[in-house]
Amino acid sequence: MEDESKLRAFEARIEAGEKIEPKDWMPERYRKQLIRMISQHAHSEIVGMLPEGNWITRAPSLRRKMGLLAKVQDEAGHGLYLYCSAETLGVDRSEVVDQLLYGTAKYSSIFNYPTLTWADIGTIGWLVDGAAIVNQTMLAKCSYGPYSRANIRICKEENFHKKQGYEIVATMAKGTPEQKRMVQDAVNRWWWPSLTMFGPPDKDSPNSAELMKWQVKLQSNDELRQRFVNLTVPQASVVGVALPDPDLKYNSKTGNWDFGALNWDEFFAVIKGNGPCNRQRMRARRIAHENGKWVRDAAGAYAAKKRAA
Ligand code: BYC
Repeated sequence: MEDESKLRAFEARIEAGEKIEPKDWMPERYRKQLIRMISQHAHSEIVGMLPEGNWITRAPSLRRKMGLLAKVQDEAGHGLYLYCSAETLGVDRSEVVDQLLYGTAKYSSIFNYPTLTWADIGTIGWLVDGAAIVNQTMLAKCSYGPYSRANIRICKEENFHKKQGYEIVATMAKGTPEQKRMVQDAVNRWWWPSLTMFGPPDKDSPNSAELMKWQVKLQSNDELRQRFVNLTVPQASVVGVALPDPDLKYNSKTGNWDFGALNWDEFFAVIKGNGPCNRQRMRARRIAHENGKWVRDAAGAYAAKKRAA
């Protein structure tokens, strides 16, 4: 009975647009859903460093190398804000990191695709960061205070990432025939995975109803996907690259760009661990985690010494 009245008060606060803060009462499902989502978001930022980090040593100029280094470093920072945000819900960071390393937690499907050429770096910044901004601008308004605030800062930085990517794409698209071919090839490969990044269609999204009721999500997977397509089609035409979808067509009745069917079999295979780079990504993360043990030990010892002093 007590929980019933607490639940009503909690939902009334959300309805009134108030933020829920770590020490406030919250239903156990809300806490669990947020831990799942925030920790998976953190893992995505950390794993997301791998496909791009692959190109730091091969960036075509010092300016490009500095831009990419800064971007990859920002992703590490995003991972840290998000792990801190998950910890406000009473979970230990090592617990959620173990869930990633031992395969029980997901991370974004998009990072299981390979970065084959320098044009992939531009295309990731433009499309993948562009998709992330659409999703995270919504999450910046979510009902949980620490996650909402983490996303405000993340979105500011992602905007730079998107601009550096779009600039690379624009430069290559007016470059030599080989550069044009490379950038078109990269867009052809990243377009469809960027669309499935928003998650399964609403009808197959088991978490959406609960998350939308509690205003963790304010828009559905399909709504955000459509928003991303609508924003991106004009950007592609400005730089003169083609989006690889023969069914892409403006619908004057809805004001949306209609698009072709997405490959959900491929998406589900990727999130079950069977994408082109899943094993490689997890192997790299496990090795990095092992190599970083001495740093965690040293930081832990320093903190213990300070507490004792
Ligand atoms: N990849 O019921 P649904 C970035 C899972 S990183 C993998 O719709 P929900 C960036 C989903 O977890 C971008 N798994 O779920 C970094 C669920 O499985 P579980 C990452 C996916 O939570 C570096 C199942 O499918 N952003 O920005 O309502 C460089 C059913 O789905 C995916 C975030 O993580 C996917 N794409 O909605 C550049 C944002 N989609 O967990 C950029 C926070 C779905 O029940 N997360 N699944 O086993 C979200 O906004 C939501 O969790 C999602 C999914 C939209 C991803």
